[in-house]
Order: sequence, then structure tokens, then C-alpha cells
Amino acid sequence: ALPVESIKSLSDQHPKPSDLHFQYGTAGFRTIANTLDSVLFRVGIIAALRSKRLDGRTIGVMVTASHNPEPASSYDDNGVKLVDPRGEMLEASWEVHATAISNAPTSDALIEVLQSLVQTAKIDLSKPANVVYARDTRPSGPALVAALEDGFKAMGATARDAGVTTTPILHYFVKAINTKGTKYSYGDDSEEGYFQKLSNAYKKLVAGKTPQPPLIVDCANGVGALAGENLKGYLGDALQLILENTSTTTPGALNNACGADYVKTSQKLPPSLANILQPGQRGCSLDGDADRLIYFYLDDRGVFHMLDGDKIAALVAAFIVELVKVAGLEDQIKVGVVQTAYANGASTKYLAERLPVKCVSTGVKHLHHAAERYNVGVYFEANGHGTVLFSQPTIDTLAEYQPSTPAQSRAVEHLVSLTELINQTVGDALSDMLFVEVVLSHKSYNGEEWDSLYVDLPNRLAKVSVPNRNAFKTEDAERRLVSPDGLQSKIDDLVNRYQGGRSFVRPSGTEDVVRVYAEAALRAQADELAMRVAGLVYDEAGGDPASRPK
Ligand code: G16
Repeated sequence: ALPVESIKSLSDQHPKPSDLHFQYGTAGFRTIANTLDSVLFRVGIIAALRSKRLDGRTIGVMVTASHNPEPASSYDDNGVKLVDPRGEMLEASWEVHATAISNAPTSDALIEVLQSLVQTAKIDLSKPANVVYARDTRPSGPALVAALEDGFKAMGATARDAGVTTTPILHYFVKAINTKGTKYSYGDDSEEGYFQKLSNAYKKLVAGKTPQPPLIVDCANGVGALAGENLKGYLGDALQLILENTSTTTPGALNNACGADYVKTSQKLPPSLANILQPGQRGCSLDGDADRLIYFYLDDRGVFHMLDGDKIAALVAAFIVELVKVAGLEDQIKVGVVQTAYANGASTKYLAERLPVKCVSTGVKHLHHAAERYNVGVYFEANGHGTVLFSQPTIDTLAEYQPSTPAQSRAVEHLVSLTELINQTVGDALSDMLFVEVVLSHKSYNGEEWDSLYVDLPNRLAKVSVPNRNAFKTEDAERRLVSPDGLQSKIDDLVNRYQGGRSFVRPSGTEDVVRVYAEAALRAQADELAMRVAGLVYDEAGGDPASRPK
């Protein structure tokens, strides 16, 4: 039976704020940190139940608000998300349970919701519950983790504290723990195991190549700075990393005018790198929990150029296709790409001329599942969140294949090393960064040569604060609005007036805003289209005057 008494007494110490409604969104629960105490306690319970449901397999819990800002005030965002046993995002049907559990108004109501979940999901409560959890560097983290631990305690779960680490490392731990001692062992379930795995694969892949010039890494003043420092040690001379924005304890510094989201959204170099990045040099930005990666470089004239998730997808997908071809495995291994509506139109055109490309809704979970349908699935969101998945049959094919020439054998070895280098559980900025460096080094590309694979269409992102973002509903992989009524046809009318115009509107799953994307053949037109569509959204929804698009 459920440990009703222990849940109730601990739950009374973590009361739900009566005026708030929580929602398990794109990346779990994410909102103002000081409202999340009851949510964290309950997530502890949910993780334990999920583990019991899956026969005691280990479930991951990550406390982070990733790219969200951390202003030096009480409005610091934080969040929490659950990781399923293979290291992937929580199964969608459980997101609904998580939302219901987080909103039960009292301890008694909580027990009722839990009892009904135990029944409907047929959870055998006599099974063990195993959990591994971690947090990023946010100041609100420790208190939230304490609430989470109370949730584990209430359920009698066995919980392992992975401390302060990146989101992708936590995902790696989950998979490594659950595959330990099996023939599918994913690696040693320690940070050392993770760094060894990545750095060994990297060294194999670049053996014999001329070392790349040093790479500037903007760590967003987040946990990536700690992991980056570690990685540096394991890489040694194989790749020189220069870590910048590493102030993990300065209040308000996290993601502030730096990091992958800043670079992608503002399409600018973080001001902190202005005197550091030299013309011709490559740099990259991680986000606050190191699961997103954006590259950039300055050309000879010192002009900034961004290489986003779409450019990364184009670079790495072409590289994998080439290796598969050289290996002589073209007929057996099919490579496909998954993008979202945010993918630049030029990238979609470039990729679709070479490979199957699919468009899905925003959120790694959607991309991940779509990518699993290919033998090798490359998925990247334009914001730099992505990875490459090799299906198990593909990994077996690579292991069993008998190459007939030295070139074939080298290509197969490289493909095998890539399966080790790339984090197969989720987007991982450090692993993706090493992958990009491998391709640049094999191709002898600098930033400019990589950038010239295709020319981005000018584009603009905007956000509008509205009273109720849930009034915005979409279809067709978020490319069209079905509600508010009539708004889509107004957007269509506008878009038709711009050459190469494309625009869409969707509610964010991580911030209380509606997002607007627009692209067009010319820069000024893309900006104008974005502002006009944002204006339509504002007028339609009675937006906050402070966010009136200008
Ligand atoms: C999360 C998700 C991403 C998504 C992003 C923005 O990223 O993992 O898949 O693209 O939020 O989502 P939205 O536009 O719905 O706010 P992160 O890096 O914040 O975890």
C-alpha cells in the first residue's frame, strides 16, 4: 500500500500554493523558483512511483531552468524534469499524471490522486524505487533539492545524489545505471566514466589530424563551466578549450548577456567576448545546463556570424552520410534528419535535397522520438538542442560488418567512435561540440567554410506577453494556429506580402509568453514581418502594454 501517513505528514511541510496551477511542459515544470517547493516534493513521489512501475529501474530527476535567466531577485526561474530509464524524457502519458499530482490542493487530495494513479497505471507498490538526481548551479537549487529529497523519503525510495552537474550528464547516468552489467552497457555511471568515454572517442576520431586552433567556449556562467573544466583535463592536447563566462557563483550572471539562448535570440556575440574572440577564430556558447550549443566566428572584417543548430545538423548529417557511403553501408544504414518549424528555410532546403527530413513540434521529446525511426536519426532544434541517434540494429550492423578495403574499415571505425562520442540520450553541448570539432578537423573547415554550406534566410524571433498563452493552439507541427479564431488567416495575409516570407506563432512551454518566428528574403523584411505578426498577436490577445511590439 501507499505509505499514506509518511506522505501526508511530509506533504504538510510542502503545501501547494492555492492560487497557482502547475503544468508539466516542454521541459518539465518550470516557473518562478520560490513557488516550486510543493512541486519538487511531489516530483520526488512521482519519480519513485515511475520507478516502481518499471520494476525498480532507475529514474532521473534534474533540477534546472536551463536557458531561463536568473535575475538577482526573487523572480529567479527554476524547474524540474524527469528522465525515463533509457535516458530519454518522461513518457508523455505520465506528464499528464505529473500535472494532476502537482495540482492536488491538499494532502488528502494528493493521496487520492496518487491512489488513483497506482490503480490505473497498475503500479506494484512492493517493487523497489530507485532514483538518481542532480541540479544546476542556480542559487535556488539546494532548497528545491531538499524538497525533492523529502518526496523520496516519503516513498522510501533509494536515491542517489549526483550533485551539481549538467542535464546531459544526468541523462547519461540514468542510461549507464540501467544498462550496467548488460551487453548494452552504456558506460561507467560516474562523471569520470562520461568524460573518459567522450574524450577517448574524440581522440580516436582526430588521431593523425592536425590539431584544431583553440576554441573559445562561452559557458553561460553555468554548470557547463564546471563540466568544461573537467573535460579540458581529459582532452589534454587533443583540443585546446578556452573557457569564458565561468562565474557560477555571481548572482544574476547565469545566462545574462551570454550563453546559447542569448546568441541565438539576439544574433550577437556576447559582449563579454568582444575583446577575446579574434577574426577567423571559432567560438561556441553553451546554455545554463549545457544541453544547447551555438557556434560563431568573426570574419576577416570582424563581422559576427552565427552557426546555429541548423548549421550543426547540416554539418554533421553530411559527415555521417559520407562515412556510411565510404564504409559501403549505404543500403543498410539510412540517415534521416528531424527539425522543428524554427529551422531556417534554407537549412531545410539544403538538407531535404540530400536526405529525408521531418518536421515535428518543439521539444526534444518530439524530435527524439521521430529520430528513433531512422537507422541514424540526426535531430537538432535551431536553438542548438540536439543529438544523433544510432538504432541498436545499426550499432549491431557496424559491429558485425566485414569491411573489404582499408578505407571501408576506417570509415566503420569512425562510425563506431561516433556512437561513443555522441550522447545518445539527449542533446549535449559538450558532446556536440566535440562532434563539430571532429568534422571541422576531418574537413579542414574553418567557421567560414562551414557557414558556406548554405546561406541562412534572415529571420527574427520575438516574444509577446499575453494574459493567457494557452488560448493559442497550433496544428501541423506548430506551423499553423487553430486558435484564436481567425488569427492564422491574418498572419497568412501578412506573410504573403513578403518575398520568401514565413512566420508562425506558438505558446512557449517554458516561459509565460507567446513566441513569434519570421523569416524573409531580406533582413529588414524579416524584422518587419516578425514585428507585425507580434503586433497581431498582441492586439488579438490583449497583451501586456510593456511587451507591445515596437
Ligand atoms: C527547452 C526544451 C527545448 C525547447 C526549449 C524552448 O529547452 O528542451 O526542446 O526548444 O525549451 O521551448 P519553448 O519554446 O516551448 O519555451 P531548455 O534548453 O530550456 O531545456
